[in-house]
Amino acid sequence: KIDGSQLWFTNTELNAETIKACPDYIYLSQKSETYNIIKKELQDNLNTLFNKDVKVIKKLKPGSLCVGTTAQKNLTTYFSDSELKELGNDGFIIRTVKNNNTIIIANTEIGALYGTYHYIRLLQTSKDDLVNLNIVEVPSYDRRLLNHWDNLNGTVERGYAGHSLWQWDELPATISPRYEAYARANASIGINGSVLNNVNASPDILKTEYLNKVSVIAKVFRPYGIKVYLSVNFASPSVIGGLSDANPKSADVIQWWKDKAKEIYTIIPDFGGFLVKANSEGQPGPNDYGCTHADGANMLADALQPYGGIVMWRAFVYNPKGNDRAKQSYDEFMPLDGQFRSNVIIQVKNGPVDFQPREPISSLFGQMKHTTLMPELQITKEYLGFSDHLSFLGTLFKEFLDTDTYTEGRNTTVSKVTDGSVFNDSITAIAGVANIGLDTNWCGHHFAQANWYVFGKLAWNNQLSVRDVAKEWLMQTFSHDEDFVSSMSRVMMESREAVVNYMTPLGLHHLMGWGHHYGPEPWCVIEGARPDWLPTYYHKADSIGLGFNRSSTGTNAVAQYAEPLKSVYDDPKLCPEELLLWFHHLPWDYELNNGKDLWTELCYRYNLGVEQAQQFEETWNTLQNKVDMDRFKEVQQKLATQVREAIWWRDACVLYFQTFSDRPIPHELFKPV
Ligand code: GCW
Repeated sequence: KIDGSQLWFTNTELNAETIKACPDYIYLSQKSETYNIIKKELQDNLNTLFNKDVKVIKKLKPGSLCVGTTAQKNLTTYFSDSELKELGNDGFIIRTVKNNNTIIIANTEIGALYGTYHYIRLLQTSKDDLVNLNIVEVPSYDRRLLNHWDNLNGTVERGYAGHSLWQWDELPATISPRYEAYARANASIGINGSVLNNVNASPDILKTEYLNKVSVIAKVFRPYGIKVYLSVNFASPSVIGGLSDANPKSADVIQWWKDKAKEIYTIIPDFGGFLVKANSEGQPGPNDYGCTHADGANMLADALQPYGGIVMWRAFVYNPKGNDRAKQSYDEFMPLDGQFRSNVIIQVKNGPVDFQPREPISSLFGQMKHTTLMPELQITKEYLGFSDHLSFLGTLFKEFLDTDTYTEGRNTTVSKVTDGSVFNDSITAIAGVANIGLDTNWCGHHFAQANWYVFGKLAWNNQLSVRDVAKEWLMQTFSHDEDFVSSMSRVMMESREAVVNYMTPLGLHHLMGWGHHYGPEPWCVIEGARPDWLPTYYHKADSIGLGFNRSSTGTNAVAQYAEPLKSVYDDPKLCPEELLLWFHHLPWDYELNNGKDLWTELCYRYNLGVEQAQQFEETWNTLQNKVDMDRFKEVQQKLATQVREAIWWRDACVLYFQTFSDRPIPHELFKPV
């Protein structure tokens, strides 16, 4: 039954050219758990795709697909030492050599597994000239991680796909088959790390009882090349360790973490490390003891260092104070630049506020030149319509990665300042907050699977075209039909911008309902809300105009960026229109590039978002005979919801802002019902 549980392994169509490319044999001479996976994947996939029983052989014959590592000298003769060296731990080459043999080679078994999945993907998407391959792949980041915001009680913070995958109460005795399915899906797109628990971390995760459960998950993941990491609560030594405090300068606390690290590595020898949210949104941290983030991070790093573990210390430090939340993480972290151990990496959200439909980049990227930074993206769509709205995040991720920080001159994009191309980073990493749960289709919305997929693909290669990624995902997940792929890839490519239009156009942000962050609530008047949720905090609407003045005449957040970004953002005439109201408070009659005034353009954008959502629904409805009925209907219902809610957003926001602008809604936007 096609129900979405197969993710991007669903579709088994092949085109005629690809059918010719079926190898006669699979040559695999090594044995290990990972090789068993490689063998099974190749046999299963070749059998289903070609409907042919391809035999595994131990002695090389012509017409073979050979998979192995550089340890096998009979395979390495076709490659130069230097090209093999360049592959590092995870890279691979797929090359057709003489006798109609194709070799997938890597330095490690995991690299060979990645090459195997790549090869299967080539078949599934009928992409290249498959009888004459020469592909070299080396990942952009060493560590490509999912962050689960999963609580030990099975709930998922900001999760919209059911309960947590991790069945803590059944572990370690019962092992859900979903763990392996999850590992397989991740390995197929190159993800090699998983932080299992929420950054708002329960100290209990470090109890021996839980470590034994974690170790079972780690064992399932290991042959797929996935390491487990844990989020830790900074107060653990006092909460579960019986110490009087968690002061990072206290000898007892330091010792407690050292002992804990030793215990962890005894139970999970390849444990990846810790992720820490400290002194943010009420979480404990080193500041509680007058110490800095560097003091706290370094203390943990020293405990993990003997075992090769790392600390991912989050820069999302949010305590509603001061006049501009967007400045806080830069203000707290820049003074600490250069003070972190080499096994600490600072994990920075893409934007300065919080995973909005559109934000400028966090000003820390490129500016913290003596500290290693990793991007944190959000795959779960906390602020983009949860798993109800179709919005492909490939364009959001790519816009962020491609943004030029200019900190080391032109073309020092976020990609380049985080993947080791510009700075001599000791670790390179990228994380995505997962959108995965127990739902049959894993992600709640069939199209939300594409966001998991594109995150993995960009973590592997941050230069990819996300349009190509969307197409290959559609082909593997739904159909090769050209009309289907071109129509739906167009929808996907436009979908995030549509959400921006009907929720927060022109640089507006955080108009979402307090707490749940779902529907519109620009008027937020919740009693007890944080100070920055007071009405108008983010959009600053008044009778004069709209937008947050972060220019040099306002909070001067622009000063956190390098030139020329700083001057560009500072000047409303130069500032990209999609970020205008992020950086400026502008009069309602301010003239935009297209000659319209701000109020009129705002109404147009909100309405455009609705029209785009309607268009997505119409497009999907033309494709009924191209998709299985169950998924067709499920997506259809979600798209209808999206249209309804786009209208809700438009009407709520436009009518609310109208109470300030006191201007009529442009008459051409009135549509008789
Ligand atoms: O995006 C906000 C969320 C919180 C989250 C926090 C964070 C895990 O609303 O739910 O907590 O950010 O990233 O720490």
